[in-house]
Amino acid sequence: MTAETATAGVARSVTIDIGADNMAFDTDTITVPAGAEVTVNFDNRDDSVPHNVSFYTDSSAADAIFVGDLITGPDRVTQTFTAPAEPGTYYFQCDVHPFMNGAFIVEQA
Ligand SMILES: [Cu+2]
Repeated sequence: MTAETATAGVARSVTIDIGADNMAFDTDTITVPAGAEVTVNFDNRDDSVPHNVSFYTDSSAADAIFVGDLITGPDRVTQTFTAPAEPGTYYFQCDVHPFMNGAFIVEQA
C-alpha cells in the first residue's frame, strides 16, 4: 500500500502558482488531486489589465467551481478552494478574457 493510498479520504492540500503575462496564462493545465484543498497563488503581471482565474465544470463556464477575485496588474492574490471530489477534466479561464483558458485536471486522490 502506498502512502497516498493510506491517506485516501483525508483532504490533501496543494498549492498552484499561475501567472498572467501579455494577455496569456503561463500554464494551460492545472492538475490537482480529487477533493484537495487548493491554494492558488495568482500573479497578474499585466500592467493596468484586470484578470482572474476561475474554475468551471466545462468550457461553457456555466457552472462555477470557484470564481477567483479580479485583480489589476501588477498584483498578486492568494485564494483557496476545494477541488471536485469526482476525478475528471474540468476548465479554467479568466472571466474578463475567456480566450485565456486551460484544462483543470482532477486526478483520483
Ligand atoms: Cu484576463
